[in-house]
Amino acid sequence: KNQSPCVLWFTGLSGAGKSTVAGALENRLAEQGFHTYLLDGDNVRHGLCKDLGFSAEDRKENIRRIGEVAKLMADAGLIVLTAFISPHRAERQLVRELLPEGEFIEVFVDTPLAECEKRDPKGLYKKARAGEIKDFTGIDSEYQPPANPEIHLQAGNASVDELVTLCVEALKQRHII
Ligand code: GGZ
Repeated sequence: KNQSPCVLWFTGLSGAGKSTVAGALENRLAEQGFHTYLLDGDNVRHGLCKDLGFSAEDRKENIRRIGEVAKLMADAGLIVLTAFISPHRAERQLVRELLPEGEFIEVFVDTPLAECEKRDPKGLYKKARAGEIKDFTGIDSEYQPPANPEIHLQAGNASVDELVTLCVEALKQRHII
């Protein structure tokens, strides 16, 4: 099946739904016969980046490595999906500049902090509020929202399926698929 390689760079707060939406989008694309790979915390922070924590410096190195790996995978022709908070504009910009024009597609999973905190699937916000986790994004570490994302998902109360469909439409519009 014809596809144009790209990196779908999901960014947003912890609990925003990045991994969920990226995973569901990957399934939808795979069903249609496209070749994809999903990089997320589960396969990266336990391996390639297991030496890194959550200081500003470590997050920067985390994003740099993921960007380089995503670039290699896009070179191999894949539609790459990444799901990391990637809180800093400058680092997302560096990854954008690694890739050929048009191959970096920033997907802002825009779920309000209050909603993420209400979901709190791993109880991390609660711990951060209690001071048991330091430098937690949105609590005592900054999240810089994208100014001009290619895809902006208002994800607070939409279904995963709806969000995936919006992404698929955007990929068609950009002639990725
Ligand atoms: C943010 C943290 C932190 C701190 C652990 N701040 O909801 P999760 O659990 O599964 O997703 C979060 C994940 C963030 O890792 P990333 O590699 O995406 O971050 S970054 O792009 O900023 O490098 C959360 C968990 O790790 N987690 N401590 N202090 N999230």
